[in-house]
Amino acid sequence: MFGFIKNKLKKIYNQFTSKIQGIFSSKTIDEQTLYELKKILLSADTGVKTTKTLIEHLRQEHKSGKIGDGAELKQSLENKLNNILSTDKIEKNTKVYLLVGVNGSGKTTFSAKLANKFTKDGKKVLLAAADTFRAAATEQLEQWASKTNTQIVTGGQKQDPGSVVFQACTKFREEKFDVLIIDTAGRLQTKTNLMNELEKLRKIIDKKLPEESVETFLTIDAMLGQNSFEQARLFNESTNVSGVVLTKMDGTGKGGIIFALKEEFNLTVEYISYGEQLNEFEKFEPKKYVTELLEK
Ligand SMILES: Nc1nc2c(ncn2[C@@H]2O[C@H](COP(=O)(O)OP(=O)(O)O)[C@@H](O)[C@H]2O)c(=O)[nH]1
Ligand SMILES: [Mg+2]
Repeated sequence: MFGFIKNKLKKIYNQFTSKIQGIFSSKTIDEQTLYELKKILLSADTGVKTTKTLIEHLRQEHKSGKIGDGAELKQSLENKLNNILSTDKIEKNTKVYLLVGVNGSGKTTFSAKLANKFTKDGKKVLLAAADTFRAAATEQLEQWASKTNTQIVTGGQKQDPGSVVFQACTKFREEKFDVLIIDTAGRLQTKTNLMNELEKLRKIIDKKLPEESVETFLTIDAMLGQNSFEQARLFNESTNVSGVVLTKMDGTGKGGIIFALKEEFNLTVEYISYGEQLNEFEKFEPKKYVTELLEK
């Protein structure tokens, strides 16, 4: 599982893998087999609702004689997982990325990773430090900007983040940048304040750069388990999230959340991030992921 995300992660997932391989190699299937599979899915953070649906469908297929052994079970599970992750999302030529998510979920780090990647691809990249809530937040992004040779727009502490975004959008257009990456605050006095502010930032972008394709990426810390579901719910209800960046995958073997996010919130994981080095992230590829998950 996850062999494609380099050896760093391989170790973490081996345990999950050996357990599921045992099930796939069994000659017969019974309630106990389904129960074992359910336990594995739940322990991988696949979520109660998604796991229940999967197991119930497999049980019905077993009862009707469609799946009789571990190999057939595996094939059916693989199809179902692929179905969950399948999207009809069209690849857009995204120019503006708005990073949202709770404090510590990895927004600033991922902003830097994305900036670094695009710069290496030969694009002209602009970072915007719209987390003016804490002075340290701007400093952190400034350090990444100099490390990655990226231009940055900053504001003073407690300056209206909207004015930083406004300035960044102006600079983006006037100086013909290719990509704009906006890092935001994850905490304000209240949740309502935060959500209102994010909405306001999005409006400024849409108004200033109406012709550009914008993505709002929600960073979710994969290590938080059930808490991540709460965050997904909160942000999904209040902001226009277009995709998820699943961070800190190096700290957990629980990749099941990817299925739950899609099944329960219709949120698509776009990137997975697994370390503090600039190159430690990947574009998420659903088919490859499911194969790795079940094969290795
Ligand atoms: N192990 C690991 N640490 C990460 C990852 N992404 C971010 N971090 C660390 O998590 C902490 C919070 O990240 P930060 O980007 O500042 O989160 P923000 O508050 O959402 O901007 C920092 O110490 C980061 O170095 C990751 O993918 N893996
Ligand atoms: Mg930050």
